[in-house]
Amino acid sequence: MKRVLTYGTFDLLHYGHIRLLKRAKEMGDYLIVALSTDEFNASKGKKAYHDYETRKKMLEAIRYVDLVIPESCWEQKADDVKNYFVDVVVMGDDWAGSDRFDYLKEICDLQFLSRTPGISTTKIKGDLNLSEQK
Ligand code: C2G
Repeated sequence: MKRVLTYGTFDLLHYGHIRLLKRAKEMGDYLIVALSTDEFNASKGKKAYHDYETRKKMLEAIRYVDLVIPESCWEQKADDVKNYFVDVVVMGDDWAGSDRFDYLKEICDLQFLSRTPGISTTKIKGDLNLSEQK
């Protein structure tokens, strides 16, 4: 059984997230999503619209997702790979070359998938904000 791991906030879930999760699952048999906690997001200066429990429930409803675990710090990734017997870590290619991930190459496969253009949580928030002003 090939085990895949990915990380993210997955706020205001959209088809860019779904496409990433679908392609990540296609790289193995079991997909684990390490979901940024509200506290970890705060440390990144981010505040998700949906809280962790809501974002977790939404991810668990997606057919490609087998397990959701908390991402509470940048440094947990190597432990996650070891503790969950991960074969490949998969991220969108906005993370390609990042030192937040590159070191994982020593302990597992690391793959980057193309981001879906034209959609992001930030864009959704901006578009909604604009439409409210009309
Ligand atoms: N993504 C994508 N296409 C988009 C938007 C997002 O493929 N249009 C991908 C991102 O590249 C990422 C995943 O969807 O792999 C989740 O995106 P975010 O929730 O924005 O995650 P991020 O804030 O990048 O958090 O430790 C790493 C962080 O937790 C990653």
